[in-house]
Amino acid sequence: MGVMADIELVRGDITEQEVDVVVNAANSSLLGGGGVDGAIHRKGGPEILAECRKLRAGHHGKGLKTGQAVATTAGRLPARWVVHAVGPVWSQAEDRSSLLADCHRNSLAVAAELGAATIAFPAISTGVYRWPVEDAARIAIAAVNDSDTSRFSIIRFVLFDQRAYDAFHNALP
Ligand code: AR6
Repeated sequence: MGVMADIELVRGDITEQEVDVVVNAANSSLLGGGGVDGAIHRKGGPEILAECRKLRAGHHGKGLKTGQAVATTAGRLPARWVVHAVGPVWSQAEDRSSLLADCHRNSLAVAAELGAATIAFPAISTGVYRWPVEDAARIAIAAVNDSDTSRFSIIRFVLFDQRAYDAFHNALP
């Protein structure tokens, strides 16, 4: 493990974060959905969806694979970019932890490529995708701590409710 990243936890709404990159808990279609995804498109406006459609018309014709991440404008959000990451659906039968870790690692890599210094993540996969939040928190925090985060001054997890906040708090080293 490298130098520990300084991870911040806040309770709140991801769409209100004034950071370079806001990470979206997207799906493979990149064309929107509920939860964080719905909130980001609603508040960020149609420019985000327009760029997502361009990605689908170009390099990402089949959509984005689980664990991968791709950037668009943040539209009217108080951020510079949205990095859309596709988390795995929780499965009892199959261990998909590495895909959840990939989401975090790949989001950081895309953000670094953009030149971002500040980034905010939601609790990916813990809503519609049903991943138990305590387990997701452990995987997310470990993935960030195992990444090269030297270029980032802020790595923030934005947790919607107290249970998620407590889970991430308990997962901090
Ligand atoms: N800010 C911060 N956290 C939020 C917000 C918000 N505005 N809204 C919800 N959460 P989810 P997933 C929390 O369902 O499980 C979409 O339809 C929520 O309480 O947004 O990765 C996509 O299109 C939960 O803890 O993402 C995909 O199809 C966490 O964010 C699918 O849902 C993630 O919940 C992705 O499911």
